[in-house]
Amino acid sequence: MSTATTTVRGVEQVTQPPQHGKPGGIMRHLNLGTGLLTGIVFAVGAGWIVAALTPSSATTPTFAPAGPEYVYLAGLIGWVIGFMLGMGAFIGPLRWMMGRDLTHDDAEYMAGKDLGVKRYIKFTTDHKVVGVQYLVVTLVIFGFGGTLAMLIRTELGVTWSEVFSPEFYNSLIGTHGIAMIIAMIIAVSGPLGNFIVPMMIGARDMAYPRLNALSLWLLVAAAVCLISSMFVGGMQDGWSAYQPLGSQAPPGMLGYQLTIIVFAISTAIASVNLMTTILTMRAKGMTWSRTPIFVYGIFASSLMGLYAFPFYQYSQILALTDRVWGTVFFNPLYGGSVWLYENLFWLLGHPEVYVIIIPTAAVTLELMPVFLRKPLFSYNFAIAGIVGVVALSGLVWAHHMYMTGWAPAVNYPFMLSTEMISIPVGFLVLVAIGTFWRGTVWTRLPLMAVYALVFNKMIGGVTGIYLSDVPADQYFHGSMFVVAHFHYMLMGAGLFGAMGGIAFYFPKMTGRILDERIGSIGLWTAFVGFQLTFGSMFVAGLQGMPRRVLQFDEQFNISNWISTIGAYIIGLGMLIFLAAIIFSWTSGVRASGNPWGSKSLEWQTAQPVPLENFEVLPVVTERPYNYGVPDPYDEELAAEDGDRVEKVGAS
Ligand code: HEM
Ligand SMILES: [Cu+2]
Repeated sequence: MSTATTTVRGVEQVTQPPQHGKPGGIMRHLNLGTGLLTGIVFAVGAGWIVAALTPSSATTPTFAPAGPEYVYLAGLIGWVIGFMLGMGAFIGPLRWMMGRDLTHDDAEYMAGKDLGVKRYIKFTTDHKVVGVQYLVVTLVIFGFGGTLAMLIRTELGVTWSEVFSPEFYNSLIGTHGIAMIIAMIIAVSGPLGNFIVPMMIGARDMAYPRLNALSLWLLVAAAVCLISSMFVGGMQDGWSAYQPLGSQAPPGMLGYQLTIIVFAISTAIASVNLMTTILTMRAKGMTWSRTPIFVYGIFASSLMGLYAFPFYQYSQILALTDRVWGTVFFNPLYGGSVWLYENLFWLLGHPEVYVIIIPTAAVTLELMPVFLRKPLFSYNFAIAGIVGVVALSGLVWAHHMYMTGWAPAVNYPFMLSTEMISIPVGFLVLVAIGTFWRGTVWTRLPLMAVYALVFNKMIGGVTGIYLSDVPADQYFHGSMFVVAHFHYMLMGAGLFGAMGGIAFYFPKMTGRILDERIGSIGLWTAFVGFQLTFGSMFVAGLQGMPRRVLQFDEQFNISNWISTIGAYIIGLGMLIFLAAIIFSWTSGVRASGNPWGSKSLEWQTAQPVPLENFEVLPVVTERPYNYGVPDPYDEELAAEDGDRVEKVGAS
């Protein structure tokens, strides 16, 4: 449908639909409070209706109890729909269907114009607000996952008695795993992908602002489903929720399945939005060879999320129908296949680690030139590294199934593809190390996190090579060595890197500098705790300690005591880092628009950043990262480009 336009003083004006009432209409009355209320009402209502309709002795497949399952499931679905309705998530399409399309004034209201802090608890479309909302949601989910980790380590550290029941301990492990995975998936792409990318490419907002807000609030709705599962028995067979074991677990498994189904919708929407924005809204002159590495990282992780998450979503939809409606997709008793589930799960499970690692690597390579005052060492190799990871990310999943007996013959091709992926990952590490070389080191909190990341990444990477080898994996599979390895990767590299990215962009997001002293105490305390926790876990794994066990032989006591003490130190360090965030956000040193002296577009915006980011859209005429000592490798390329930056309003 073409939009009618008129031209006023040479400027094209889109003819606005008539304004109905005040700008924003019903959105003026909707916020997190109405969302929660509607969500609860819908949950209780749906549960009640289903309870009334379901005879308590309803016959269901042999291994799942009757009535209460449906009531809980109906409650979860009612919660998600009610919460989204109460937030006003569907107002745009509903108004359009009623022929009362949103006007520019309505859109400005929904962008949070002149709403002050209120805009942070509303369905707000401004990418900067969504970025901050993602940061808060990420911190809350980390808090939840981290608390469960402390409980897990408490149980494993108290070797002389049991602290929790086996059922509760099982649900701790699985819920911790999935909560942390979700938190890590959004840790960089959520806050920084949303807040920074549009400014970094010289755009006024994301391609689909309303979809942006939708992805955030769907995530909140999903997180509540996960937390609710702990109150109905939790999910007790690990974060991978292998079937058909999962179908015999308590109803909490339904909470996990709804979480994944809704979270997958949220990530798909966010991925499409980020990719469309990057493909269609880059500033004039920002060709691919002038596009910042962080933009490549976000594009790559969105692409991987987009192809991988549906596998996860389908695996949970099929598992849910197996449980509730008696289908037998994964039940070998009736011709279903356990291996089908495992393949679907790991077709997501492995690419998802790159959905976590690539944005972290990209934000790290983005901030390093600023603190080393030199161009990124071999920008093209960094891009090749990211492209290489994306290309191979979908070809390694079965290395998680070497020991399942699924298809021994393919173990070696998967071993090869897994070994190969360390090449493009290696490119990224070499680019980081090369950027340190001959740099003028300016050690501030963001760069400190890079030191921690590179150290942890080395250990995580090397131990990953052992695990990718079939012969070695025969010994390590299912042991604490595996647990230590992926924590070094997902947390040691992923989380520490994300802390660096947040510290770097904190001034732009909040207008304040993240307190260096408190922040660095938190970071290094967590770093020391981290080495103790997972370093000793490597030892326990080498000794042969299996994962996911409540009781174990006393030969593993010492490594578990050290690991638990380490975990408490991580907990303390993270609390100090969180205190730095809260203290700086409320009363920290005020930041100028560009406290680090960066040359990238996002730092050329005013502080606070205006609603539409730039008065006049910038024009880019040079490659990124032209700091200090020109990089000899780029000199001839620079000559080719005939470089010169021309940014309207740039200092
Ligand atoms: C505060 C720091 C953390 C501590 C102390 C911790 C501790 C643990 C422990 C002890 C286990 C294994 C339990 C077992 O198998 O017996 C575990 C499992 C797991 N952790 Fe963490 N963790 C922490 C942070 C993280 C982070 C940041 C992630 C990020 C992705 C993560 C992801 C996982 C996953 C996926 C599992 C596997 C769960 C399962 O077996 O189903 N953890 N964690
Ligand atoms: Cu893997």
